[in-house]
Parts: sequence; structure tokens; C-alpha cells
Amino acid sequence: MPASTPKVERASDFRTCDPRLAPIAEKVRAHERLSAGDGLALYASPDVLAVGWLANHVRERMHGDLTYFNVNRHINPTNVCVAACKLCAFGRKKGDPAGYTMALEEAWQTAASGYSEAVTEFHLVGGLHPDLPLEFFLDLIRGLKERFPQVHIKAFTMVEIAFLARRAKLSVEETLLKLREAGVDSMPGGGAEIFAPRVRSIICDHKIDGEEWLQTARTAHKLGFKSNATMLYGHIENDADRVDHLLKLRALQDETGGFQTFIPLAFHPENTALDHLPVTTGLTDIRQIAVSRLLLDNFPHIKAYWQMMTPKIAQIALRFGADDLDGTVIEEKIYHDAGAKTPQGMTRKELCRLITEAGRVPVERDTLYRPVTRTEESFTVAV
Ligand code: V47
Repeated sequence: MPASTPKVERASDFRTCDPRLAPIAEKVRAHERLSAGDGLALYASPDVLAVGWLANHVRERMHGDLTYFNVNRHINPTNVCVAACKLCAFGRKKGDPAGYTMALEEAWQTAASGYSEAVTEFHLVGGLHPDLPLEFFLDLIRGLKERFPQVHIKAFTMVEIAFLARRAKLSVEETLLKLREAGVDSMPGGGAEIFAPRVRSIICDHKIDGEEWLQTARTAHKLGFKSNATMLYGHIENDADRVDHLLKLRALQDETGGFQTFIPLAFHPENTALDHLPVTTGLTDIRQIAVSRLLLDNFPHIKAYWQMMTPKIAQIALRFGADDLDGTVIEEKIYHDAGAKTPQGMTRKELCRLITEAGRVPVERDTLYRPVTRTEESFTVAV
């Protein structure tokens, strides 16, 4: 591990104009778990800087200045999807001229294209295709592993896994074991959206419900997979829905310890069925990072996904609780179909600059947060 600066703001330095934050600051100082009521107070507080101060305090207690990123590539094998979620601008119905499905060879070529630095992670997610069988995805993963044996494969959301299992008439456990045999190493955090049934039934009514998302993650963790978790915010949910979502994740993490990173995802309305909604503001995004860090005391990492937040807000988030920026990404489709104006990808050098100028220490990591040492041509992972 690179040396972290043991630099933690002193808890006694905490100042706020909001009296509701004082007992929360006491709990933070004493390493005590925050309650649902504390979560609501953090969302309601006008003193966003004080909320951020507390989150930064926890972040520095856990990681010092260390700030993680990786060199990864996104691959979205298909956008054809049966779900037609109101939140989504990416999915297309079968037969839609804008729908696409990569042939296996094309997906493998995509994996190798677009960037000169050796990637350590492929991030694969896609639509719930009505016709592609589990075998297609197993072949896809096997082919990737054969061609890129050194690259970690983080593939398929809990929603896709539950869907593939149902289509193959297998249990989730059997499906996960087949995916592991083919070469899947861990899972990304997508598809969690908001667990509250009232909200879920409007924004993504054809997806598995929150309980099934959590149960699929539980099964994956029990088999030894690590995964991430997300929350989609900034649409029709309220603060209580967000707190409920975070505490459900915290409870599952207490049980399994399988989550690595939490990624709050701001809703991008453009080209979705909810395009009348406004985009989130910078302060909402920053506060969401901070509340996540404070409530999710058992999650090792909080990610400020720069593609979603913009590099500028993601950089500020590194002082509000986030310790990870995600990675080079290379080719992002889900947010760009929903109007994102961020670049498709970033270089390692650009990510390091964002981190360094935030006064933090960049650490290239692999998907499992092991430091990566790199030469021009290759990389090694410290194990
Ligand atoms: O599950 C879809 C979200 C997720 C929109 O695990 C939208 O490391 C906003 O999960 N506006 C996919 N959000 C992305 C994702 C992710 C990203 C980066 C890293 C990781 C990780 C995971 O994107 C979906 C959904 O929640 N999404 N449409 C939209 N219009």
C-alpha cells in the first residue's frame, strides 16, 4: 500500500450553524452508527459544508489522502432490452432500428480497441435481451478471458443475473457458478435504483424488485464474489426513500461484507420518459456523496463517478467523502444516451491531475483495490 498521510481533521474543529448536526457530529467522533433520523437530518440541513466536513473527517480517518482510480474499459454488448424503464435512455425494444447487439467477435474486438494503456478491468453491462441465452454471455466472457487473461471481468448487474437465471431456468446460484466458471470475477453495482416499491414501480416497473436485487447480491457474496452497489437519485424519490435504500445496503453489508464500493448515480433525464424532470444541482450531488459516506459506515469506498457527476464536481467530491473516481472508462453509453456532456473517457494522467489538484494522493488500483504498478507496456498488481 502507498503511504497515506495520517491527516485527519480534528473532530473538535467541527463548527455548524445547524443545531441538528451537533449530536450527529458527536456520534461521528465516537465512531457510532448513524440512525435513519440522522440521515434525514443530514439531507435536510442547510449547512452542506458542515455535512461535508463530517464526511471528509470519516473519509480521511479511513483512507487519509489516498484516492483510487483504475484503468478500465466499459463494454455494453447490447442495448436491446425488454424492461423499458422510464429512467433509461439506453435500452431499445427488439426491432427498434437504434437497437444493437454485438456479435461475439465484435465484443472481443471492442475490448481491445480505443486506448493504448493496458486496462485492468472490463466493465460489462447491457440490456435484458429477450433472445440471447445465458450460453451467449458465457461464450462472451470465455472469449474475453482467453484473449485478456490478466484483465478482471466485472460483469452483469444483479438485474441481468436474475434475468439470465430465469431465462435459463436455473437458480441464481447455479447461474453465478456458471458465470464464475466462464471468467466473471465480480459484479458492478447497477440496477439497484431505489428500493422503495412506490418509486420503483414508476421508474423501472419491469425490473426485479428491491428485495430480489438484495437477495441476488446476497447470493453472489455468499459464493465469494465482491460487488458494488448504486443508488439512482434526483428523480421522484424523497429523502426517506434514499435513507431507506442506504440502510438496506448497510444491513446487507453487515451480513455479507461483500460490497466494495457505493456509487450514488444522479438521474440524467434527457431522452428518457422522465425528461420533464430537472437535472440535479452540484450541491445535491455533493451532499449525496457526503450522506453516503456517513451512513454507509461499513462500505470501504465511496465512488464519485466522474462520467455522471462531471470531472469538476467529482473532484470536489473528493473533499466531501469520496475516495474513488472510477476509471478511464474509455467508452460510456448509458449516460451519454441520457444527455451527458462529459468526455467518453479520460487518460490515467488526467485522472491523476484531478486527484492531485484536490490535494489528494492518486493510487491506481485494480478492481479489488490492490495497488497497480505500471510500466509503459504492462502492469503488475500487488497481492
Ligand atoms: O443501473 C440508467 C443508471 C446504471 C440512467 O459498479 C441512469 O463500478 C442516470 O451501475 N440517468 C448503470 N442514471 C451504471 C452503473 C455503474 C456505473 C459506474 C460504475 C459502476 C460500478 C456502476 O446507470 C443503471 C442505472 O442505475 N442509469 N439510466 C439515467 N438516465
